[in-house]
Order: sequence, then structure tokens, then C-alpha cells
Amino acid sequence: LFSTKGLIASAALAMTVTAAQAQDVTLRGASMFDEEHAFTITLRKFEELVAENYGGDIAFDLRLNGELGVESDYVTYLNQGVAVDYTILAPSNMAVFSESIPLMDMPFLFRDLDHWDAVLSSDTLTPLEDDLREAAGIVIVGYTGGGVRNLASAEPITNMEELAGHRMRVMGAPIQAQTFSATGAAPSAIAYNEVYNAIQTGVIAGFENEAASIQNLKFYEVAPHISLTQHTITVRPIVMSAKIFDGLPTDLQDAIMAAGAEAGSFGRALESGQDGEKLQEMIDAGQITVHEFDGRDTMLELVQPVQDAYAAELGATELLTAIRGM
Ligand code: MAV
Repeated sequence: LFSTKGLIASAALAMTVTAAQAQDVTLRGASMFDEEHAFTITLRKFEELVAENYGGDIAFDLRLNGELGVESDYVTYLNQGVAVDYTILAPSNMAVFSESIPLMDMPFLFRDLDHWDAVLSSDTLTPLEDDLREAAGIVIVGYTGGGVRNLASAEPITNMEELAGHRMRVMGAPIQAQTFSATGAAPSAIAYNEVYNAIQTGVIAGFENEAASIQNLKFYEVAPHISLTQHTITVRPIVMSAKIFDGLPTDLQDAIMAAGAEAGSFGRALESGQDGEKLQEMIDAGQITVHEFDGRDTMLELVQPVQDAYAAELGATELLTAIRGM
């Protein structure tokens, strides 16, 4: 008798615990940076907004400073639905799974911040999002970014002659290497966490990046010369693993989508607004020397046919035309 009662009691307890656990959701995020970087601040904002929008219990476990690797690692994790549930990714780091996604992040795609903002505030990029979900199992919940990418190198690169043969690191998407090859440089795809050493040891002479990340990861120590090519305004999707997202209750999915949109526009205002400031801070600290680049128009001319060919190959000519026409 006694043992039967005990059994019933523990079964009831087990049920209560299971029901409670089913409501508790913990999502794990990843950032390559510390708390100061715009990406981390944006992910914190995202967490805050999801919690606010959602009625149930939810917790976040955001791992910083590249503890879980770099973006090219996160992509695989998101695809498999392991280790990382949400993060911010450069489209060019997702090329392994989706050939078309890097189109939204091509150098020289946007004329200026207004153009970039207009495209990101529209639904022009939906076909690329659909392909990413289908091919990579990655859901875009919002768009942040807004940093301007420039060349950062051990020696100054100030014109097309100096750019010729320049050994520089680019992100993994083929379109990135094709773009910089067309300008005469000698690009190679190297993992982000190997760039610092590769420059230090002379394997490459530089790379290209935005101010926030050059500052946060102290790339200026090995690449103190910034050449204002201003070739990219970054588009950085806030993403989730579809395997995880699809398993969440619908009201949480809705809370996430709303939070992603809002955190994205928060992050875009933040990073685009602080881009010049970050450069100035590094100048003032004696960390970088900034050079004008004489030849940006020539670069643009050389790159456009490469963009056209890439879009044609993807069957995305109409999309590229729509983006350019906005
Ligand atoms: C910057 O840190 C960010 O744009 C990040 O999203 C990229 O992955 C990285 O550069 C890079 O160049 O790989």
C-alpha cells in the first residue's frame, strides 16, 4: 500500500515537472565579439524583445567572444540544429548551403545608406530568404548591419596600381573572390579567426572589414592602414535554425519574428550611426591611419559585369535589376 502511494505521488510529480519543462525554453546564441560590439548589443536587444513579446518562460544563453567558433561554424550548427539556435551572420558565410544568399551582401551593391535602407525595408530580398530556408534550414528573422567595409592592410593601398596583386583575405563566397579578382587584387578565402595570424606572418597582406569589427578584434594591430574603398554596406541577417524555430510554439515564433524585425532596425541604426565614430576613435588612439582610395569608380566599373554574370547564373537578373532600381 505504502509503496503504491509513493509510486502514484512520484508519477504525479514527474508529470508536473514535464509540463513545466515543456514551457521552459532556453535558446542558445553565439557572437564572435564581446558585449561592446554592435552585433552583441543587437542580439541582447533581440532577446529582450522576444521575452517582452512572449507570454511564456524563455531564457537565453548567449556565448560571446567566439567561444562557439566563427560564423562559418555557426552556419553548420544552424543547419544541423545543434549548438547554436540564433546569431547574426554575413550572407557570404552561408554560401556553402545557398549559392544565392551572398547576392544581398555583394560589394558595390548599394549606392549609399538610403539605398541600402530602402532595400532592407522592402520585401525585395524574400526570394533569397526562401532559398536560404529551403537549402540551408536557416530562418532570417530580421536584418542588421550597416557597417561600411574598407580595405585594412599592413601597408597603405591607395590606388589601383597598389591594389594590383594585393594578397587579401575575403569571405568564403565565390562572388567575393570574383569581385576582388576583377579589381586586380589577389584574394583568397581564409577563415575569419585565421586572418590576424595570416597577416602577422605575411601569408596575406590585408583583408577588408568594417570599423566595428576591426576595433573589437584589434585587427588594427596587424592591419593599421585603412583605405576608404567603401565597397560594401553590410547586410547582416539575424538568423535562427529552422530545426529549432519550427519546433517552437506558434506564439513564440510570432514573438521571435516581431523581435527580429525590431532588433534589426535597432541594430542598423546603431552600427550605421557609429561607423564613422569607430574609425575616429581608432585614429585618435593612434591605432589606424586612414587613406583616401583613388580608383573607387574604376573598381565599380570592373565589378559590375561580375555581378551581372553571377545574377544571370542564379537566374536572379530580375532581382538584381530590382535592387539596383530602388
Ligand atoms: C565582420 O566581423 C562581420 O561583418 C562578420 O559578419 C563577418 O563574418 C566578418 O567580418 C568576416 O569578414 O568574415
